[in-house]
Amino acid sequence: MKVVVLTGAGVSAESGVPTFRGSDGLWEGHRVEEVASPRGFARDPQLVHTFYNGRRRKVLEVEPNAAHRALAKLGRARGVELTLVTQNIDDLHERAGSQEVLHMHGELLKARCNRCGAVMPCREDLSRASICTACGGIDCLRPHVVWFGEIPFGLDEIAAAISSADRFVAIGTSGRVYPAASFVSWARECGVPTLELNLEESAASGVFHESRRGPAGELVPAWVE
Ligand code: BV8
Repeated sequence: MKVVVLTGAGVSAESGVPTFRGSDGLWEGHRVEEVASPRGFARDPQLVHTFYNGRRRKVLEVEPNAAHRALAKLGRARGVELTLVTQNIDDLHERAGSQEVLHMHGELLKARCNRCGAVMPCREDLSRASICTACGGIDCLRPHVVWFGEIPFGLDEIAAAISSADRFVAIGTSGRVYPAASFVSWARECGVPTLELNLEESAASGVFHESRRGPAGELVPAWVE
């Protein structure tokens, strides 16, 4: 059975990682879309580093929850070929044991060099004084994440997986950010049964064949069983 799962911030909420809409899309009075953007970084790189440094420290403090662990179990199940796509930039799926997680919006615990393009592990705060360990450049590192206006990673691989899937399941996502929010429509167009596991109604709920309401920490283990 080929299953494509798309996760969003709601799957990490019970680990203590704040969701985006939970803070009505604001961070310290700034719109997230503004901070998480190339323009925002060009305008005030230190503000954007501070935004991500706080989130990186938070992610390093928290643990995976039952939803992450259930998805890792699903990925090991005999007869299941799981493609796990996440919009999240934390590493909680990996720490729960999932392999080959497709981080379509990048990874908070990696930095990328604007000068040489190198991608390197990053568990410390970034600043304008940070040095690229590949080319030695200073003030050229950015978080290895996909900002608004930038093209997400892995879209061809995701489209191919969805088109040949037996199931498409979205977990803990508000269905407000594209192109991730359109994956359920891609699945329906390919005749793939779709399921949404979410705490509340999302912007895409009406498109799913089936929607179940509740916390991911309860719904996902029950669904994987
Ligand atoms: C692109 C990384 C071009 C950075 C992120 C107008 C209309 C339509 C689209 C656009 C438009 N204007 C601009 C766009 C495009 C734009 C977009 O969609 N904007 C939105 C705001 C309208 N998209 C882009 O710019 C993308 N790039 O379009 O490029 C292109 C594309 C393809 C091909 C060629 C060219 C890039 C988007 C990526 C942005 N980067 N993250 C960072 O994290 O800082 S997005 C970021 O926000 C997250 O990654 C995530 O994707 C998104 C938040 O969404 P969710 O994960 O769903 O989180 P949210 O808080 O919203 O919802 C949580 C849900 O969980 C809720 O439903 C809640 O009920 C539920 N929940 C809560 N607790 C629980 C729970 N569920 C279960 N259990 C619980 N315990």
